[in-house]
Amino acid sequence: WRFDLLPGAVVLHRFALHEASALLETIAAVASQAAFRHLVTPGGLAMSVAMTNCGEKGWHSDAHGYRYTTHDPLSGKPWPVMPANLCVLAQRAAQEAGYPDFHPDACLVNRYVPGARLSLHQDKDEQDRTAPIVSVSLGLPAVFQFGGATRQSPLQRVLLEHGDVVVWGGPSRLFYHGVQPLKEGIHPDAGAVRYNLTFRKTC
Ligand code: MD5
Ligand code: FE
Repeated sequence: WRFDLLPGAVVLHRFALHEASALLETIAAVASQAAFRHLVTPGGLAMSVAMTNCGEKGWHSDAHGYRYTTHDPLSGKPWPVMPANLCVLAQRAAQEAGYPDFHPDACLVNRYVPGARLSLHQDKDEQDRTAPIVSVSLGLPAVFQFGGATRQSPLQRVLLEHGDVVVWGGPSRLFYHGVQPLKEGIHPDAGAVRYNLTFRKTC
């Protein structure tokens, strides 16, 4: 089923369920080329979420700030090519939500272990704000929180589960959001971990 969470934000519940195990294998293949790492924020703190990327661009953070790069700063190699099954899934989901021409050039892969969290932030490192962000959740469930256009907006919560896809477009594209600390658990396919893929058009 499908659910309008916010103006422009559509939850496609279990949209990726039947291909979830293939997606987990694809994540492992990406991570074998560009390892998961705990990026450091400009404030100097290591993030609890581990990250890697595939696609023409990848998101990176260090003491100098946040940016998209064409190469993995850890290895000096280009980011792994975005596997076709990932790109096709993101395009199908975007189409379902009313974006027939979504061509992501970046896929950020987030890995959460129990206790890992993402504090409230906006995604504003992408130049093209008309394109949506497509987010795919795999493994353990997470409580996702989202507000509005300012940090002061009241927060709402939604549980994102294995196979869930959310398309964040329109006004919601720039809303504040975060992920509450992951609860302990074992997912039958993914183990004690949550993955989130975000597909983005960066320029
Ligand atoms: C996650 N990742 O579950 C989330 C899914 C990130 C991040 O937040 O930056 O890697 S993406 C959720 C999102 C994107 C754009 C807008 C909104 C939510 N929103 O308006 O709430 O790991
Ligand atoms: Fe975000």
